[in-house]
Amino acid sequence: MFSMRSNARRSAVMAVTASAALVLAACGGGDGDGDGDGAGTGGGDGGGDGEVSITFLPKNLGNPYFDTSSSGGTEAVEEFGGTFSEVGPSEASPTSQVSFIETAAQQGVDALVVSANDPEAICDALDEARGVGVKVVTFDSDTNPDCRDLFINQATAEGIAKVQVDLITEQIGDEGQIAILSASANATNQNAWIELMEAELDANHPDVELVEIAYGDDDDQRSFDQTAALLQTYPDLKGIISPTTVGIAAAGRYLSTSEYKGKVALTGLGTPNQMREYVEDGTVEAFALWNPADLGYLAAYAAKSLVDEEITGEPGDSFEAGKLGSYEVGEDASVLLGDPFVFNADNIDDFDF
Ligand code: RAM
Repeated sequence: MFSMRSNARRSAVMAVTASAALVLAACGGGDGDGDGDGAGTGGGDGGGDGEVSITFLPKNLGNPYFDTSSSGGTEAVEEFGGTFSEVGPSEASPTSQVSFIETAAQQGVDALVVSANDPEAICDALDEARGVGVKVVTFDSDTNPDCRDLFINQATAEGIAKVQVDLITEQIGDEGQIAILSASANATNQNAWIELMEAELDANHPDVELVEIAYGDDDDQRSFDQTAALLQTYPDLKGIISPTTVGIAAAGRYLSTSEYKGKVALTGLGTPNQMREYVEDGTVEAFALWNPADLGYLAAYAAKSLVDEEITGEPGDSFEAGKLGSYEVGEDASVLLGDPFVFNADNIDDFDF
């Protein structure tokens, strides 16, 4: 059973606080001109006038999870007085972020805040950017540690894996077939969580069989189609874990109008706003996440601290992150936001993101 530790409570309270701000905050919105060249509005100041310019680069655009993390980033940058921009590809494929990194480096932005679609594929571009003085912060989904200055981790991979296994095994009575509907096949974060979920299933749930890992590529339609295929292929399927906000929402939509509603359990990582209707109509009992706005907010403050040379990414370095307080850099130059939080019918209406 997932236990809510004290800082999970703290983060839940913060989530409620942040949600009020999110209603008011304008979400980040791509490069603004629709040409996919990565040349966003805002741009960089080259660090010349003392204002920090920060570019957020999510896995892809059009995902409410990243809209929310970017709104947290915007809030932070407005607080410390810098320039925020968001750019990103339409597809969450391994190399789709490369041209955006190159453009940001040419523009001379002070820092890039990236959620990586692949641990290695963007490293050359990031190396070049760092070579011209751009600080690189990964958040949400890391690269290999030597490709960036700092990683802002939403929660430990072990904690994220365990909460999802606990939820599905509770929901299916700890026996039967389950499948995973993931994001893209190379995603660093989902792959780390899946490996740990498999280990947890092997160690503690001998009667649960993981029959397939499917990939919806963080694309709504592909995730919807993969859900249909899983249900057709495995008539005895008892549950689906989708460790991606795009996947779980698409699977929820499929299940909610199908004969499997209430029969095949669905859990994983979702945003409360996307999952609310499926909790209310009984398709989904409970799922988990953290607050993406806090994640973006923390990443922006970390980027600023690197640019201002208050920290370098050494373990033990500490920095202030506005309303979230002070954070310390740990092993592998990573910073931990908090614990995952479980949403269900009792609490989902307390959240708005
Ligand atoms: C999707 C993305 C993101 C992941 C969340 C849970 O929005 O894949 O990287 O952290 O789901």
